[in-house]
Amino acid sequence: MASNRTFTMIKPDAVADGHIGAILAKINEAGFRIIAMKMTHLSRQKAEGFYEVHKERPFFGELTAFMSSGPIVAAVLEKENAVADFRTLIGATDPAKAAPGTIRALYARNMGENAVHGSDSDENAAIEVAYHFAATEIFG
Ligand code: FUP
Repeated sequence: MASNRTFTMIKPDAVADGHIGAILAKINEAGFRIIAMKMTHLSRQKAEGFYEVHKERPFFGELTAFMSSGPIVAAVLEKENAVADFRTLIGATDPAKAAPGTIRALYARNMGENAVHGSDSDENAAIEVAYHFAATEIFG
């Protein structure tokens, strides 16, 4: 059975640009329930662990430097078909290619500083939730 949870981060660019409230409103309007949330500042090591799958990619250094450059908001979202529906809501990785009205089209700066993260599978959602939240911090 498909999981109904996904993991998101409002990334340092969107936090610095003052978009936390607008992004959370879009998330709520799209029918997601926020069942865990924290504002935090990832260490370089924590960001490297999160993006471990990309460690051989040329953008890994830039990505992990950016993700640890300022505070983020991490959250767990619940909804039927959460992973796929959230990917639709945020739009393509490159905001120039993201559909109009999507969170990345509205709020991202560029491909590297793209406003939000959304899990890409149920399996990764579960791993990412556990990487950021203790069971006692989740209210689903
Ligand atoms: P997404 O699943 O849309 O978040 O994208 P990926 O997992 O492919 O990439 C993770 C992050 O790496 C992106 F959010 C931004 C960054 N990235 C780049 O900076 N350059 C690239 O070519 C691809 C990804």
